[in-house]
Amino acid sequence: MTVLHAPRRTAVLLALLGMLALLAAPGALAHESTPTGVTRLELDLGARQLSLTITAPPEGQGRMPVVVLPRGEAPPGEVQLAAVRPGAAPTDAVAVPVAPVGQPHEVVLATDGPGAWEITVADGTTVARVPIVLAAPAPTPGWVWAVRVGALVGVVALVVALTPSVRQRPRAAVTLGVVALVGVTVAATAIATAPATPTTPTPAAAQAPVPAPPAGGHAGHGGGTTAATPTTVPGMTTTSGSVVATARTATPAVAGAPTDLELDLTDSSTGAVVDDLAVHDDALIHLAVIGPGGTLDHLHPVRTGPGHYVVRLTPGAAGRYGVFAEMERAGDGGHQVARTAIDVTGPATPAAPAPGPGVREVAGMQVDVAVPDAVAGRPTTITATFGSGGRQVTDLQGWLGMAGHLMLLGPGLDGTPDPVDPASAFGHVHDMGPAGPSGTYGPRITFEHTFPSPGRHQLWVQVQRDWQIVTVPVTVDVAPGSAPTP
Ligand SMILES: [Cu+2]
Repeated sequence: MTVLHAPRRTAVLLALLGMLALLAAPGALAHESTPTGVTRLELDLGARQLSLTITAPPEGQGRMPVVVLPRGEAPPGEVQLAAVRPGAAPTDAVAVPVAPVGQPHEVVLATDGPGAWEITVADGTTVARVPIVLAAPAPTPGWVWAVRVGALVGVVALVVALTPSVRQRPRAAVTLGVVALVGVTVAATAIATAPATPTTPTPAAAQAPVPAPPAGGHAGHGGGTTAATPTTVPGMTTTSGSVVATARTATPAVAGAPTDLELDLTDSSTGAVVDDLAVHDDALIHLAVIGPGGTLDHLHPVRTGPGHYVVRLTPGAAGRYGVFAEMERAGDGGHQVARTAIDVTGPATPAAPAPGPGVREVAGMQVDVAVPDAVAGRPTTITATFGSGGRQVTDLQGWLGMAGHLMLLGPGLDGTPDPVDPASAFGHVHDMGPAGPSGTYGPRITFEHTFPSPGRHQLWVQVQRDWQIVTVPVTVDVAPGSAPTP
């Protein structure tokens, strides 16, 4: 009988050790489960262009660092940042300097739990509300526990089995050896059968349905916005997806005067407010406002409430402007464009048409644009080569995560690009080329594009240099392909 006591004692000891390991392991190993999420976002807040880099706390709560980088021609001053639950008034706001341009400033916001949050960015007039979802740390998968417990039991059993006092009892030693073998086998099997890619919760905008506000009014969200003037042109609103954008201006839109352009997003089938936009290419909405003279404003409106976005606009000339909102909804991932139009009053200023391919002077640079063999239905390479004072420009900065952007507007029914003619196709192409050794781009920016139809096209090449966006307009005549195009 006494012979059996030793293995029993050992088994009890092993069970106790295993339970100790179970209790001790979670605290020591909890940090491995949740990856760190970083979100980059462009905000055109009032007169300022800001880049935000948000690092979500890996535990789903705690410190949330936000880096604010002013770009463009931002006036000196500061903005107030805070982290609040959706719709709540900003509290414990932190002031962040937004000058000089190109100088990043980091603030650390505090969050007290996972779930939906908003980072508020206030400039004294408008309160931008950036939605962000903090994912709770993922529970430790079962196979990880199997590895931990199996390995621990195996190693402890082996060590005990090899001690001199146990080795003198063959049955105990054999029993412990079997235990060690089983433990190691369990661990090895768990590793071999573990999922190849652990599932990672992806932060997405909150998707709670929000009832649409009554037409014509916007109560509550806008931080001091005055009553808006409807300027959307009836019959001009179309969408390539499920989101309809309605535009209005806070004050009547007059050429040469800044006004706040307000956008309301609704679902085309249900009419409900759309508030589930996902960040794509560093923005919730990429807004192209194209004027009657072929001018382009590429803007990133700020969200001030569910489905409600605001951006400052100074239209240069009177006339009807096409408004193109590019976005993606969380979940479906599809890229879509909602287009609408606004009317701007004031003295008519005839705009000079953009030159065709060739060399032109833009922002102190000589830009040579080449569009060889522009034929409908065939891939074309569009190249813009940047020089300054006889030297190649190689200090172009990445913008929205890439070297350059190309926006296009195809011919309308009258054969020329018309931003308010739904027949005028809108496009947006990226240069995905790698950066140079110093992290900058140039002198050559290239785009691959297939013009869908022949006729006159308006192109805009956009790059960033010295924290300023440089826009190069180009007029391109596309020849008909050999096969008839629809
Ligand atoms: Cu954009």
